[in-house]
Amino acid sequence: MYRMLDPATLTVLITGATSGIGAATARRFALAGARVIATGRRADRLIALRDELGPRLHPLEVDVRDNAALTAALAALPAEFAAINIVFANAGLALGLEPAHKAELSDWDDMIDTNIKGLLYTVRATLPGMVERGEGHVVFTGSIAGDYAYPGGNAYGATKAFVKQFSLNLIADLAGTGVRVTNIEPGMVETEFSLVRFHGDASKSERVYAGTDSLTSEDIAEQIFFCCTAPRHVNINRLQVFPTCQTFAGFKVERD
Ligand code: NDP
Ligand code: 8X3
Repeated sequence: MYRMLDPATLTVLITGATSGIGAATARRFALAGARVIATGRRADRLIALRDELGPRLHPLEVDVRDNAALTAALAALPAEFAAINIVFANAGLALGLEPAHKAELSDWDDMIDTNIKGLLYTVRATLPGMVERGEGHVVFTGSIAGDYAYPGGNAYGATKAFVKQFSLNLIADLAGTGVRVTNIEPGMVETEFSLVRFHGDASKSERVYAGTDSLTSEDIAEQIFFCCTAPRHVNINRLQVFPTCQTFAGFKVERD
């Protein structure tokens, strides 16, 4: 019989657990018996998640862009949540879909601060403990936007390309430590992602998913759960997942 890891032995840190993929992954692990540290900026949603899932979920309000706050919060975790074996660095956002010459520089700054620097802070604060304990797993939410170009993807796609290369470089650094690294690269997942991208414009966001059979947060949570509960000698480096209705096809040609 193929032996997956027992989720009850796992402590999982999830950034961006107040919504979408992070919230679904928190539910997937907690309902399977894991201990989950759920983070994000919206404390009310974290409390609601704890009320839903019980004391196996530890809510931790923190902004990943604030390295000092993040490091202090993780250092002060209750003992039963302190030995993290899975770090799901998922918090992230796209802002804007304008071409580069019309994009807001402040949007680019926010994406870099969150998707790149926040992710690095998360990893740097948790990696030494996992290496010391001789096992662990770092999981990133990359994106197909880091693999393929599309109009308006400019800085967002570039942040996800950073995540892809950083995850591969981490694998190189961590060989022999027992710490695994996985970059999951989803296509279109129906979450609050587009609402955030369009600065709260619900009708624009709805149009992104209208008439599609997009991926759901639960689809991605299930795949992460599979990667993380695979036997410890198995490292799934990258997992690129499209909804069946979406493809990477299409070079753009402007015509007269
Ligand atoms: P959501 O908007 O539903 O969730 C984003 C999460 O990130 C929220 O929990 C939000 O929490 C958190 N977050 C954002 N900024 C910060 C911050 N500064 N500090 C802490 N948490 C933060 O979108 P998704 O679930 O779709 O997005 C999750 C990840 O998946 C992102 O990295 C995104 O780029 C990636 N992705 C999404 C795809 C999609 O089509 N939806 C496809 C491919 C990748 P809060 O606001 O409470 O802080
Ligand atoms: C989110 C997927 O295609 O909207 O990373 O950029 S996409």
